Amino acid sequence: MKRNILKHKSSPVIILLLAVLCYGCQSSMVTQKEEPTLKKIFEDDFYIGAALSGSQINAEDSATTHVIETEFNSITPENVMKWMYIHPEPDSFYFEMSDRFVELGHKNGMNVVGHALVWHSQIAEYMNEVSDSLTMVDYITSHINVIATRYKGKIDTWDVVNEAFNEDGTYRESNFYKVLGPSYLELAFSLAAAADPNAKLIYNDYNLWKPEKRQGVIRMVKQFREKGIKIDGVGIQGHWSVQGPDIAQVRSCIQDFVDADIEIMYTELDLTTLPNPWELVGAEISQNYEGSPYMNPFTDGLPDTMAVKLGERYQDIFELFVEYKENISRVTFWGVNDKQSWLNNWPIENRTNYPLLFDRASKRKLAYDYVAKVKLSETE
Ligand code: 9MR
Repeated sequence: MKRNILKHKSSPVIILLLAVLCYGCQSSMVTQKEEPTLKKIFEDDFYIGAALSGSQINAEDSATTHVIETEFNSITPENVMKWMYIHPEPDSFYFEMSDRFVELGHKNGMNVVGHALVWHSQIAEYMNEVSDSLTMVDYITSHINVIATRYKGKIDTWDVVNEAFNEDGTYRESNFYKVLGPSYLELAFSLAAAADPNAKLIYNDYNLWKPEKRQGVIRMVKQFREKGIKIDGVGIQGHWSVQGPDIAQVRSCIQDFVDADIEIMYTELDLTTLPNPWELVGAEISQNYEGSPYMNPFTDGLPDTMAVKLGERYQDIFELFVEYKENISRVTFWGVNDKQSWLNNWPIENRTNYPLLFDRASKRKLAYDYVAKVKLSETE
């Protein structure tokens, strides 16, 4: 058949047919050209992760699933492993969603993060009622033993304790602290280490760009090391904004952990693009405020100037991260796309925020290109 067509190459119909075929094949070559994705772009630097919501774990939207599978090589459960969901009553555990999450990670050969074993927020109600140390130790022990043992060898990094410090570097007065004092942190890390000796165990918190707060964390890590309690690193959340903190403050934070020989993971990166008149920073979720149109200015889309600002800010941040790639083993975004982001509802509910690299339809935003060019321009 092919030969016959070539024999009649002078026929205008055949020429037209060949031209159409050739165009079709060229254009399909163009569309099939593989764009590098985040995990490939930063493969020599660190894992690139995303926090997944329940519906993303359930693969309810194919465009988002595609982004998760192609762009990221690390995943963290945004909510499904939290105490109130996974261990809602002292004797009942609910593993359906966390099993699915872990399977998703393994199916795609990803780094899998467990979030979070011990946290005062999103805790089961019975934990707030505990007032004696024996019961507290008993509940923490069963929580960590059951969960970390179930996922032994399947979770690469555990956020063992989350947000245990105040802004001034003292310990937060959570119910864990009230009942056990700071020993609850030692208990949690020791239990996790015993249950899953090969998992990386980290302490995770926000606002560590504040020197007093991170000094508290560094002190704790040093004490753990002196006592021989395993702690492998610190998770710096990175709930920041387009304006701040300054890159210089982020740099000092990284440098302090480097000087203390502590591995860093950026665990919850996002940049709010919305006004914040109370100058709230970080992620103290107990604060909630009434909304107003003034406070929600971008309901019809992010203006170009803001989109560029967001991109430039992400670029500055990633340039710094790449500079410290020997010390930073993972950068995880707190969400896949803007639609999912918790920042649509905090500190004011029902706003339209744009903190991530993918838009509400899971398409790459301008900020994505700014992040990509941190590395791609190196090879040009
Ligand atoms: O993104 C999470 C959101 O869906 C929850 O409603 C919220 C409840 O506390 O927790 C959010 O995730 C938090 C994370 O687990 C720990 N660091 C701060 C994050 C943002 O609040």
